[in-house]
Order: sequence, then structure tokens, then C-alpha cells
Amino acid sequence: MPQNSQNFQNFIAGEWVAPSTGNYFENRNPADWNDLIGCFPRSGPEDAQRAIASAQRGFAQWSKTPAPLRGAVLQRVGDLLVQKKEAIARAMTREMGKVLAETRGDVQEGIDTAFYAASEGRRLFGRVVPSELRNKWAMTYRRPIGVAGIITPFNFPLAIPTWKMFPALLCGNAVIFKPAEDVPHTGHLLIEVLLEAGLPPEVIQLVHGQGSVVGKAIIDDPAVPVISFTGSTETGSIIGATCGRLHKRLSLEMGGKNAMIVMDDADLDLALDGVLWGAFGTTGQRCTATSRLILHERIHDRFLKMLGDRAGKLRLGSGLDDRTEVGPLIHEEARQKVDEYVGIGKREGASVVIGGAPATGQTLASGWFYQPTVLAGVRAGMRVEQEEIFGPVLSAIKVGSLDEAVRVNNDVQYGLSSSLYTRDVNAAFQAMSDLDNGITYINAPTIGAEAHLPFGGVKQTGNGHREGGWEVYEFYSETKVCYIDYSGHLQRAQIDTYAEGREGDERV
Ligand code: UN1
Repeated sequence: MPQNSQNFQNFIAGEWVAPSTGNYFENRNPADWNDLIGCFPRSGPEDAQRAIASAQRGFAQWSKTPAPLRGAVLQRVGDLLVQKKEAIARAMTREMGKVLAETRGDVQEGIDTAFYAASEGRRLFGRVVPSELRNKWAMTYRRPIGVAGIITPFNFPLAIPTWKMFPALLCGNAVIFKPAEDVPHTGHLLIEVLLEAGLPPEVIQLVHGQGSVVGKAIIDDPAVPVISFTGSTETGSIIGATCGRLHKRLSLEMGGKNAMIVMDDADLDLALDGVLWGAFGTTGQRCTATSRLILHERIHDRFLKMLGDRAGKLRLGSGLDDRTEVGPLIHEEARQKVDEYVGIGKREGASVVIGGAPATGQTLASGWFYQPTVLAGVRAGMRVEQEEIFGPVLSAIKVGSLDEAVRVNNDVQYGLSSSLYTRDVNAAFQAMSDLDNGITYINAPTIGAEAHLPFGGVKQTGNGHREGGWEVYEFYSETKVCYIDYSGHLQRAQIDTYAEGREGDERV
């Protein structure tokens, strides 16, 4: 493989170093495969092992650093991300294709996460609660756990790593970071920011390479007690099995099959803007993407017509061009998968309202573009209604009532986000309680989570943990309980406790 100035390195044991394998892989722009961004290490298990040994040293130092000082480093990380926002956003669009407005939003999500983490450094609350015994205190506080292994996908190359890394660091853990092979450059830029902000070098390690090699080495190693993974349900199951066997703490964020329900009393123009953004933003490559559109029968035909007209006009192209509304898919296999699913949908009896084929044309000829696609006549239970496609394909389903819409929404293996468009406040509250998802939006599409609120889904989407919000700090810290008895004599819990005024009880 090429050995030239475009070779990026791993960051292990405080140094930028070549992989022990000597191998590199190419990283190309998905909107123009002639544009080579650079070559990145195809590391081996030994690189991961060296990184883990170094991270343990980093942990010994960082876990003793007071949380407000750890927070101060994250404050500087946030400040630097603000300064570099445009440059990182451009690099990210070039690397993974989504439009600049979205990569700017991706960096902003990292900034929000950094500032939230910085402020948490001065809270990180435990609790002091009354003891059942006299002259005794009972309290909890949060301790760091150890080395956290963080394995992330391509679609939010900056935000998702920060969701995991910043709270992990704030809580006093060291981090090993393995970004998706599609977005190693953004991973590299993020580590540069952390180092510039003054994070002690051994606290963070960056090891590039394949999930099946580097990711596996991290997950298999007992010296990494915390793992956080965002990606496919299939990979998550494999990771879950290993972490279960090794008794590791594991946070999984996996697939989604998110639905937007549009009722007959909805503001249809609002719903139209929402579904275009929810289904075709990030070219449909979000785990929160709107991939099902559940339409009340009274507005079904009218809304589909409105949608087809607008979706057909979306401008495809390089995300670096300000006029572009939809960028490419991440790579060839992703485009093939999308096309296969459209074929499956047609064979199952769905009709193509708009799109349904790879997008070609002069400016699109050397990128992985696919036409924004709407399938109609989809029925509950069809594969295109059940399975995550992770591309610009929206399946429309007709229903006769809100109850039926909720049933259709819930009858999938995933449970990340859902959305309801209605003007009826009773219907909205009913749906909020009945929709079986981690997140429900009313009169907004299924995407757009904010950094200070918990993010995650039910059922096969996750394993019960949340990212973002306060909840993620629970994940990255161990709760310790301390009892301090200053009575000067033995007091036995549950035994030396007496109801006030009980007869024969001299201690009360
Ligand atoms: C993801 O696709 O994995 O709410 C995360 C949203 C984004 C995060 C998506 N803030 O869609």
C-alpha cells in the first residue's frame, strides 16, 4: 500500500505512530471517488494492545485529576471546536458526503456536548440521604471506571464520538477510539483538538482499522471494562455476546425503523417539510431517519402527491456545493443495498412514487448517489416496512385511525424515534404514551435530538442505556456508597432501628 505524505497515523502512547502491520487503506470522497483524502492505518491487534496498556497509564493519572479540572479541558475542547467549526465541517463533508449545513450541525453537536460535559465537571452529583440509624451519614459519589473503548459509525463522524468520549473523559476514564473506516480523517481531527486543548496524551488513544480486527481486539481485552458502540444490530449482537461473557459494561445504539404519522387534521405543509428533512437529510443515513410514513386515509393521496412533487425536485450533488440538498451514500455497497431494497419493495407489491434508481448525470457520475425514493402501497409486515435500509427510501403506509397508526409504528423490532403530526392535543398525548420508542416528536420529524437530553431507543435499538443528557454520566461512572457512623458504638442496620416511642426502647 502507498507509503507517502498522505499517510495518517495512529495516536498511541502519546505519539503519532505507524501501524505495526505497515498497512494502510484509502479514504475517498463518496461524492467523487477520484478525490483521495489520504491513507489511514489498517492496524493489527498489537496496536490495540499497546494502546490499551498506555490508556491504563493515562487512567492512573486522569482518574486522580479533579473533575472540575477535567471539565476545564473539555471547555477548551469546546472553544477549539467553535474556532475550527467550518474547517472540520468541510473536511467531514468531503469525507462522508452529507451537506455542509449538516456537517456544521454535526460539529455544533460536539460543541454542545463539550460545554455540557465541562459544566458537569462542577456537578457530577452524588446524593446524601438520611441513614436509618442515628449519628450516621449515608452518601453516594461517582468514581471513574477505567479504560473505555469507543467504536463509532460514519454518519455523525464528530458528534457520535463526542457523545461517548466527552462524558467518558469527564467522569475520569481513559479512552480508546476506533472510528469507522469511512471517516478516519474526522477522527484524526478530533484527536488533534483534544491534544491541543491539553488532554494528557495517554488519556486518549486513536487506533484506525477494521472493526473485525481492531474493534474486536478492544472488545476482547479484559483491560477495557467499558464499551460503547453505535452501529448495526448485527455487530451489536456480536459485541453484546463478548461483553456479556466478560462482564463488561456496554452501551449499544443500533438500528431504527422510525415512523412519522400524519393525521387527517395535521398541517400538511408542515408535515411535508418535516418528512423531506426526516427522510432525506443525511441521505437517509441516520438511525433516527424517517423511513416509514404512516398516513391517515383521508389525506393519504393528497399528501403523497405533495411529497412526490417536492422529493422529485431535491437537488443532488456534492455536499460542498451550497445548492445541494442531498449528498451521496457512503459507499458502493450502501448504494447496492438501497437498490436491492427498492427491488424487494417492488416485488412485495409496493409502487414507486418517485425515485427508485441510482442517480446519474454529469455532476453525479463519480459519486454514490441514489434518487430520493418514495414507495407507496406498503403494508405492515413487508420487508421494506420492517428492515432498516439506511438510505433515502421512504415507505408509505395507509391507515384508518390513530390506533392503527400506533400499532403499525410499534410492530417492528426497533424502537428509536417516532413522530406524530396532528393539531389534536388529546391525540398527541395519547400517542406520546402509546408509541413504543425512546424518543417521540410532536409536529416535528423523527430526527434532531439535542445534546442535553437522553438519546436512545427501546427493543432491538439498544440495550437500555442512553447517550446524552445526564443519563450518559451514569453509564461512564461507578456509583460508590459510603456510610460514616460517628455514634461511637456498633449500630446494626435493620436491627438497631426502632419506631419512635416504642415501649422498652431506651435508644429512641
Ligand atoms: C444517529 O443517527 O445515530 O437526532 C444519531 C438526530 C441526531 C443524531 C442521530 N442528532 O438525528
